[in-house]
Amino acid sequence: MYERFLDINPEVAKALDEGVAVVALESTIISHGMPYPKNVETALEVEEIIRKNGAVPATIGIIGGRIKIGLTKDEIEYMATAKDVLKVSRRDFPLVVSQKLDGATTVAGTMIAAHMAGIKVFVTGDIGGVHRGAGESFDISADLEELKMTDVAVVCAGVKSILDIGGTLEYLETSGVPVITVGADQFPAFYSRESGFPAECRMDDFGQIADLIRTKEEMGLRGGILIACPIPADQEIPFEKMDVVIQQALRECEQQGITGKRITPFLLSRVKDLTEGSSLEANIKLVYNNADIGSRIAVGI
Ligand code: PSU
Ligand code: MN
Repeated sequence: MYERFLDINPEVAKALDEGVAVVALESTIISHGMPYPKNVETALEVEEIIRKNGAVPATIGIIGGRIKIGLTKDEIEYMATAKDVLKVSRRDFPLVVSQKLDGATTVAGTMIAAHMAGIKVFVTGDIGGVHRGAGESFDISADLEELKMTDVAVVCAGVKSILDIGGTLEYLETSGVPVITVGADQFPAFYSRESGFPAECRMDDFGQIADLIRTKEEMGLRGGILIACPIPADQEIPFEKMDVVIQQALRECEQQGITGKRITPFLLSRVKDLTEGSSLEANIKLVYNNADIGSRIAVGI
């Protein structure tokens, strides 16, 4: 039904056809989340990790209005360097596709495209969520709405404290989204293993997580699943240390009047500069860890 909008990479099409596990990856992290050339290096390494675990990676992005399910190496390079690559969430698809523009898909955007292609697992760094002060600003990421309605399991490293972590967890609960924390008793905070919020559902066994995903599908329960993997201990940046930096980035964001879809990229880039790049290293390492865990889960479904 949606096939005419998709260009499915032959390797991905074959895997989907033969029932080999496919893992989706997003492109906003490439175009708007990390600087060049680290973004390209990371994107390619993530694909390697997924392949090593017996799954096929499908990095998703939009080029000339075509939704690419499985970007080639050259296309990843293009997404990393091209000017005017829009950040594409649910509301942006009709514009970007009809006007034949380039677009990097966010978590929400990637979930939509993955679902159209029949991909069940998607690995990323973290998701957008309820922003601090959302009670006044109404800034709640479209990623949460997508998790409410689209049947894709999203593997991330928890939620960054540029967001209201407690508010985000409440919203996910209201939305009926299962939130699983892998191998830890606290829900993770991206750069840090602990957020101060308990992991309401801890699971340690990848096979059991795959079973949960299958069960939800068989029960016909709509919506996504959030699988949170704490950053490896030797890579983490303590919560208190990151919090100081994040507070400053948030203040600057407000002072400069940044709004809408520019808020998250602005905060990410300021956090990176304020930590002199150490946050970027942690970001890269946790994406690798997520790719490893996500692909192990995917092969078990
Ligand atoms: N967090 C990161 N890197 C990212 C993003 C979030 O560490 O690249 C991106 C993801 O694509 C996510 C999007 O879906 O930011 C959320 O943006 P917003 O808050 O505008 O919905
Ligand atoms: Mn927002």
